[in-house]
Amino acid sequence: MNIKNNLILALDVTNKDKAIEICKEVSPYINTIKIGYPLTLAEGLEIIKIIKDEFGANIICDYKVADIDATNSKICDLTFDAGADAIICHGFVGSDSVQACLDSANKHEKEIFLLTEMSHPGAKMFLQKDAEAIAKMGVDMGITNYVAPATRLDRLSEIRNIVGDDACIISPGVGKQGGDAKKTLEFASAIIVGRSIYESDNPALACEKIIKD
Ligand code: O7E
Repeated sequence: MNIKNNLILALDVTNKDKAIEICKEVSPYINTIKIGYPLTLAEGLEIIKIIKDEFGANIICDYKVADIDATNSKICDLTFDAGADAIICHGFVGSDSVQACLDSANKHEKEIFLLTEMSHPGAKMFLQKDAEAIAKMGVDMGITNYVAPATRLDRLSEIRNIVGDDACIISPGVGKQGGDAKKTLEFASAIIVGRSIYESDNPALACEKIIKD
């Protein structure tokens, strides 16, 4: 996936008009948009195609897929059929569940991103201790796209070591969660930024600052 300026917008607004307004403002800087549950639950799966068609953007659906294989297949099929270019899947559910996501992506000629360790403090309670094993599982399965935290650069660096330099790592946690864009990009291929852009009075300027810093 070609990610302009190595910057992905987390479009976590809950209203279609607001979503379109933000996308219009940031479109000179951003060509890859992450749509998650807030916008999908508010506006339905149709929002994927609306944003994709209007802005020609890559759409990564952040549905953190984490179920048994049969259910994961259905979730991924529906998401790709709705127009997503990629879907984010949890790794902690194990290889059979992740394989189902991969099979769906291959069938649709789309991509998955495997979520290793999350960026929030609570990730230290359970997920962190298995994050490296999740990344190793991804490598064994031939997965080339990962998600790892901008809030703990030592962990991001460790995950980069496991998945290798050729893998694509996208990293959330820059801005409101305390992560730094430039330092994160020493290890990550792209950063995911939400509130620092869409809550800004000037989303375009916010993008410009993140890119230049
Ligand atoms: O903190 P913000 O507002 O810049 O938004 C960060 C976005 O990244 C938001 O959509 C959140 O749900 C997501 N995210 C994390 O913050 N931490 C994670 O560990 C994982 C994600 C995520 O996007 O998962 C898949 C990439």
